[in-house]
Amino acid sequence: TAEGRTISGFKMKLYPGFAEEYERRHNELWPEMADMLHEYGGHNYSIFIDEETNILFGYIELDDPERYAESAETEICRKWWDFMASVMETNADNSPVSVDLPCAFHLD
Ligand code: RM4
Repeated sequence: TAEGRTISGFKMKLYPGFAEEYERRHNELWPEMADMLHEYGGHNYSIFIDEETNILFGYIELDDPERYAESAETEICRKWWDFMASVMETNADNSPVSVDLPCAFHLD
């Protein structure tokens, strides 16, 4: 990006019927979670829902991907993931099943 950030796209999966609930929870994203994401260098974070397939498409701009990866170890992130585990596909540790997607096009 113009700011020198790394852009990242990824997909996750919602359980069927939880689109509204997923959006509601994110409209009320815990301020501590938002602050943490900013502290770890995540910006312009959007998540889109494909209600046909229940695929969640995430887009985020990162100051430093390695630093951002460390955010997964924070207590607030773990709490959020525990909270979200009831509405989306997760791994054994409640982290969301997330698949990185290659970027085919970007225009600043
Ligand atoms: C998502 C998922 C992601 C998190 C966002 C804020 O539902 O839990 O891992 O980064 O919320």
